Amino acid sequence: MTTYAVGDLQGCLEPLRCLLQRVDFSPSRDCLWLAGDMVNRGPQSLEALRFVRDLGSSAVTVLGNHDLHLLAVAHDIERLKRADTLKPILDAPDRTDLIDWLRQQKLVHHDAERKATMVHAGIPPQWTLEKALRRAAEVEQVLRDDALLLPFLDGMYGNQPAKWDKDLHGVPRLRLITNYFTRMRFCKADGTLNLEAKEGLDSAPAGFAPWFSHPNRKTRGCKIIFGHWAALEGQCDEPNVFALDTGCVWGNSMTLMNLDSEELHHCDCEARAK
Ligand SMILES: [Mn+2]
Repeated sequence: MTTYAVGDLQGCLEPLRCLLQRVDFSPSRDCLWLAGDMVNRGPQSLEALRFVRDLGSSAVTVLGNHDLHLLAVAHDIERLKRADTLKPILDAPDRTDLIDWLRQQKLVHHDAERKATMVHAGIPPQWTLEKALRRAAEVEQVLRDDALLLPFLDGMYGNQPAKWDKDLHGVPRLRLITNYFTRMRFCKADGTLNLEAKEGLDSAPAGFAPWFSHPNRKTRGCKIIFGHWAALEGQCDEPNVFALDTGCVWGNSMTLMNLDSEELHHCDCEARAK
């Protein structure tokens, strides 16, 4: 049994199929971790979502900002944006099943045996792993609750509050937790977010650094797999932190990592969107 991890699919299913074939992935034997943003921007969001859902217990997924956006659109909280490629999902006969399945997914996954953690964007430096898992569970619980889901999705968008305070409550608290786990790139050592800067390491605003590079980060020593930040092009010098979004949907490659050996496989994406 081998466990593999892949970064953002963003509707690019063929490169994933190509990589899984290359490592002789077998759903009855192996496991695939997906670091979120399975859908949007790319050509096969519906097929990608069905593919992952149909892997059943052979797949572990965490939610990304695009996955949450799909939930908001599907619940009529948000309108489709011009660049969104989510319509085939909204029009699909199995739409309800797919959206309900998506709601059950986590924000942070931790495998105690493997001592590895997966999150879409990152874990803010001021939180231990235990604290991060508890905060993630707060949002996960709301996503699964019919009465709480809509108010959360309605209040989910926005960049404030930018800084954690344990006394935050209600939707602003959930929004910040969600922003940390699904949108963060740069922050301060105390977890203050800057969500405007989206390019590579040299685009850090004054006083901000990548979430993973703060010297006192409390998850230092944990193995963390993340996606979201395509501009890093997989470059992350931090020991034990693995940036797996290599921008397949933007014309670069898709990366599949063997979690046990840490071997990386790249698909050059000849099969990707034209
Ligand atoms: Mn993302």
